[in-house]
Amino acid sequence: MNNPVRVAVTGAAGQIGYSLLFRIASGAMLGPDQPVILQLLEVTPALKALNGVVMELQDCAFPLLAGIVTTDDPMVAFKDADYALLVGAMPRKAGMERGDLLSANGGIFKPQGEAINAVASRDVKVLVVGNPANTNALIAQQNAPDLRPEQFTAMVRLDHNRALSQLSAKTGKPVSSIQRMTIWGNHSSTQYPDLSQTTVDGQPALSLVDQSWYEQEFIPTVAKRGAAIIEARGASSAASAASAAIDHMRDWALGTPEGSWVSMGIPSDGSYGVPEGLIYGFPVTVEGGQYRIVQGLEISDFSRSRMDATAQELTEERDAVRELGLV
Ligand code: NAX
Repeated sequence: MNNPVRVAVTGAAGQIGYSLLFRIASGAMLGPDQPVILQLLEVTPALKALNGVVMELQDCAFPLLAGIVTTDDPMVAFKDADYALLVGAMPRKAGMERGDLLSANGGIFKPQGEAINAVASRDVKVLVVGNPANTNALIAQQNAPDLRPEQFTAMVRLDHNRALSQLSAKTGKPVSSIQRMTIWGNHSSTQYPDLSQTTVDGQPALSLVDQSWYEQEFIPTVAKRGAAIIEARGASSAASAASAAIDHMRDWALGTPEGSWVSMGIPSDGSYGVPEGLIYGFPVTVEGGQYRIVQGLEISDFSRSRMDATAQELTEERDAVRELGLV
């Protein structure tokens, strides 16, 4: 059995937290030999509810759960954290402009970035789930100058998993037969779920579905799935978001399977013409805890225009948070 690692989770009393914490504590994220200490951050009014979640965690008697810290102080939550899952964010309220949303989230992710910079493990792996996830990750990253930029990532894995499931349903093949799925860009409606490289049982996905389904059904269904869940459930995706966060961190920590890749929102190094520094969804492989962008993929004109559109949106978000002095 390994020594325990410290996993910080923000927004721990929220909906996603309620699905996420139990899976981290069960070993689903870091494997069956890795004990974890959960360091849970909430706003002060939610600490009572968080205490109830802690009571339930205790009642699961998870053998891998080596300790729990609850706090409303980021300096406590991120102390020596090896992994940090930033879930708590300010949701968009009716009538809120994008600038207001970015500014409200800046008030959360700037101090959290600073606290991570000050007290987290020097090798901390950070995943931002709270929306707008890519730009919140950029804010946290830019406020943590002592850490490496690539330690900050954003979640596009839910979109990736949604894309796998839609293609599986269409082709009648299991999800496990699908390889090389990519979500490019922003976790927003401009994202580009790309089937041009994807294979199903080794065959090109685009030879199994027609182009009109791809463009007119698949892409919008994946991009708007979050809204469809809200419409059906009366609440936003929670268990599936938590599951995607587990997948993202597990693959980052433990590696991706040979021959396939996953999608992660990571700082662009300029690959595929994506402006350097944007936190952008890329196809990546992971080995030894380090991710690498898959190189050498052929980009069609159709892909190019979709990839540029989502990069443009992220550039505008970055410019807006720059103007607000957040990065
Ligand atoms: P909830 O509103 O249920 O929970 C959020 C929790 O965060 C609340 O308990 C709140 O008290 C806490 N919180 C707020 N500010 C905080 C702060 N400064 N420090 C610590 N905690 C704080 O939302 P939930 O459904 O759990 O969703 C959380 C975030 O995930 C939202 O921003 C949501 O938009 C985002 N999502 C991102 C997804 C993705 O794929 N990247 C998909 C699912 C989800 O929509």
